[in-house]
Amino acid sequence: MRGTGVPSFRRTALAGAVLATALGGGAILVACGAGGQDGAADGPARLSVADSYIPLPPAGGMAAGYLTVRNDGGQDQLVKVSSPAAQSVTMHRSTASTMEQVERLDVPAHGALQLARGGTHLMIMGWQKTPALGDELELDLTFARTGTISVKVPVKELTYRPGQQ
Ligand SMILES: [Cu+2]
Repeated sequence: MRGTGVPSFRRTALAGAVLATALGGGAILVACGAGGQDGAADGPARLSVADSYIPLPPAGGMAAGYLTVRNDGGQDQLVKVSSPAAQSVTMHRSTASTMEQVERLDVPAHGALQLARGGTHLMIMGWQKTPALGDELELDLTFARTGTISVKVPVKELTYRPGQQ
């Protein structure tokens, strides 16, 4: 995290962490367990993307991106994210007090990779055009085994949570 947007984003992320904990029981997909430990031997990954959204960034500044990658097959890894709408999309992992950029994120076999408030997320910078509520922005998610999946991600209010209209 760099730049002028840091303090307000951090407050948002911390508030999100509390809510994510409260909702966690219903939202977390648990891996199937038996036989799923050796994901690479478990056949091809079968990925789908759900619950994607971008909270409206203040004044066209840095935005976060959230989504869930569901996997009904063998393990995969998210290795790159890009967008024709922005110069830079990076993957970040939140820790208790800060966040760090990561180069890849595991998508467990028969499980899910969740990018959610207070946890792992995307940071999007350098918009070609200032995003507005209701826009749909393309994100190109590249996976080590599956290749690239392109999704249209809606821009939502800052307070939006998936499953809450
Ligand atoms: Cu970040």
